[in-house]
Amino acid sequence: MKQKISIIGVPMDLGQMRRGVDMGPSVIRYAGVVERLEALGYAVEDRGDVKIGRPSTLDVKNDDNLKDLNVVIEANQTLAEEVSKAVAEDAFPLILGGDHSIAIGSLAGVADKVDQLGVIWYDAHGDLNTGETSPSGNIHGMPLAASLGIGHPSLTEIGGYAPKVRPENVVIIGARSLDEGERELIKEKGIKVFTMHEVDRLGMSKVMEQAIEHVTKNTDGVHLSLDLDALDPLYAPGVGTPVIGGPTYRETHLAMEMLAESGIITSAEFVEVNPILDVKNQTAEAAVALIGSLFGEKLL
Ligand code: 6HN
Ligand code: MN
Ligand code: MN
Ligand code: MN
Repeated sequence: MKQKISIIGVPMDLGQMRRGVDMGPSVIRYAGVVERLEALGYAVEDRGDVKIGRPSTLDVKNDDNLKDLNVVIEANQTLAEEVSKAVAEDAFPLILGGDHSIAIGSLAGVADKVDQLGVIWYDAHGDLNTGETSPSGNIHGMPLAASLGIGHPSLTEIGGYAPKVRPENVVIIGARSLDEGERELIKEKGIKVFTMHEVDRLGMSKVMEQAIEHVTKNTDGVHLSLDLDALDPLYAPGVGTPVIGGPTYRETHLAMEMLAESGIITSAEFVEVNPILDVKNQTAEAAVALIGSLFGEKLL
């Protein structure tokens, strides 16, 4: 019997300033995620969406350079509880964003159930900012730092413990836009990053082999955090912070197929799909196709 998959939607758009990514879970569902997984023989339970509050006008600005902090904290706290329930039922948590700030709650929900969690961060960005280093104040640029225990305590302590992951158990793949503070943090903590330079040079196949080896060395579970803006905007135009020069649709499928073959992934999230910016739901459809590959879909 295949493991049950529990889908959790997080209609959050307050971790950044482009409205519309709150409709991500909805359009990923319309693109057929449940049917796609059922066709592969999985029992799928859609647990619906986490409730997201609306920010008060007082909340938008604060001295810590963390926009809409209170709503982001609350949503992530609720998400952590939902994810943790799914894990307790031995289900595979599949989280649909929403902007990337929700990774804080996803990781809070899975990391306390495993001794050492590995993380694959497939993204054009590092998401390693803090309120101090962020050029934007947008919390979607901070979730990986927060999960490493770096940044404002109200973010690092979500779920009631910190850190969720250790720097040596993280790999970033597809990076091509890093802020100064993020570069410093990567060096200081020795985080393994396969930038687009390495993807070009080694090819996605070698990158994934090395990434899988790195992230399984000292771990007993691996979370995949896939930001759709990792893909070249040619293939995923419906994202709020596109960066030219990313992996292709096929390279990203290969990455998912290799993860499926490895069998290492124990939870996953697909984030940053913004239908307002999309072209004919192409980005949501890419997300669903990639989810299919991650769960073992094959042509023959
Ligand atoms: N994402 N590094 C920029 C910032 O504002 O911190 C962009 C972050 C993008 C975050 O795509 O999830
Ligand atoms: Mn742990
Ligand atoms: Mn990104
Ligand atoms: Mn991201």
